[in-house]
Amino acid sequence: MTDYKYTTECRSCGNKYINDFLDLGAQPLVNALLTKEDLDKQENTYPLTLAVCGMCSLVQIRETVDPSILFKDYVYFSSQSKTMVDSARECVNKVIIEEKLNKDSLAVELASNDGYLLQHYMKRGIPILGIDPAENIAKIANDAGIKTLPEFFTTELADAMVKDGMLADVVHANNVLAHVADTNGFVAGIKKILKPSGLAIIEVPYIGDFIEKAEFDTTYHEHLCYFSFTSIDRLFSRNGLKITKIERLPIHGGSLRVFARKSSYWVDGSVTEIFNEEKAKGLELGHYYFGGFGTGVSFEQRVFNKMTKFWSNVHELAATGIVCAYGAAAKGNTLLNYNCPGRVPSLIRFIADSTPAKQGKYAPGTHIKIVSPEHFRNYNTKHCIILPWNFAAEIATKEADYTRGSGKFWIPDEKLGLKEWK
Ligand code: DWN
Repeated sequence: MTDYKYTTECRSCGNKYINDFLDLGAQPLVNALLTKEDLDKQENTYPLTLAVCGMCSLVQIRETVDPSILFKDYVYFSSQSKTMVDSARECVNKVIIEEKLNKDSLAVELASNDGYLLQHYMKRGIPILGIDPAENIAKIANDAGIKTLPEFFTTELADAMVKDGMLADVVHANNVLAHVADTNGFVAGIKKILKPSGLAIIEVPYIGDFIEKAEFDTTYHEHLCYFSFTSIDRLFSRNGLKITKIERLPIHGGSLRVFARKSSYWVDGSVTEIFNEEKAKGLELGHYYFGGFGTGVSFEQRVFNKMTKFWSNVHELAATGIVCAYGAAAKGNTLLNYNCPGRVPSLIRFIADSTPAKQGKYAPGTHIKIVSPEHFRNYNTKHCIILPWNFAAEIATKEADYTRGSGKFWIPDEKLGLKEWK
């Protein structure tokens, strides 16, 4: 395919010495779900290579697929996860108090999706503005009264907001910084739309958890960057933002919630703590990403070994009863399409998912059918692999009847391949 660019320079600092450490081969776009008619057509795949910058330590993929292909008609609805909505509400309620927000304030979210976060400001009478390029999802937010611009957030849009006097007291950007090709421009744009005393709150999956728990399946073409504190601090400093606090979140397999301002005399102890932790572990150095924590096994080999065990376990389970999966997550498609045996659909009968827009479609690469949770409940499977392992607790609770019967839930695991979720 030619509708992608291969980068030879770091997306943050521009340095040419970026070194590959995980080659996932040709992968389909993880949210490019297929219709039945698509199954007989040629499916687009793109190389997927993780590299780390020798200067600013940013982990990134080499390949940039055209964002309009990835995000214009999006199938990820944040409100499908109660965990996400609850996490957003807790954060918003704290920010309203700590930042003394009121009816004269403005809360902006970049990649605001279906309003899962801004709804909590709106309920408290705080003016809001969402910005999200997925027209189908922005429509859902607007229909719910959450003012949302169906656009990409660019420096041009930031300039227009400044010109119109739309400066924010708080800017949220959850799970989006990793998605934008103009990494510096996006951060510079946040600084532009912040009031002088404004607060930026950015959530990103944490590369420390990614490496240490071999969470390679969160690698896909939507995720261009994978942040450590070290790399995000250098990115923010370069663009005039100062990190004032860090919260470690369990969400999405481990994330950082980064608080930043245009200037601040005060920096929370959590910043020094994570700086020292990363220094001690060597997250700014290449061997952290290539090595295997003293095991002598490279990260790439750890991933290969994990998936070899995974598929061996799937075959064993399939010999004892029907195997299905739950959660047609983006990460699930990276997982199932890497180092996988021949006809996967013969091993995994279907994938259940609560997202109406996903039901009836087929997973990219494996062509496993995506069905409703009701279909899952009425089908007599023996084993169910939870692909969004980050929401295993929420899903297993929701589907508790499954394990009350003879069903067993499983999640991917580096040591075991598959680990029973109890
Ligand atoms: O960065 C991103 C992360 C935050 O979310 C996006 N680029 C894409 C997306 O990645 P993902 O699809 O791997 O995320 P999730 O949230 O782990 O996927 C959840 C999937 O599971 C969704 O398709 C919804 C489904 N689900 C379900 O069917 N029942 C989720 C829950 C909690 C449920 O109860």
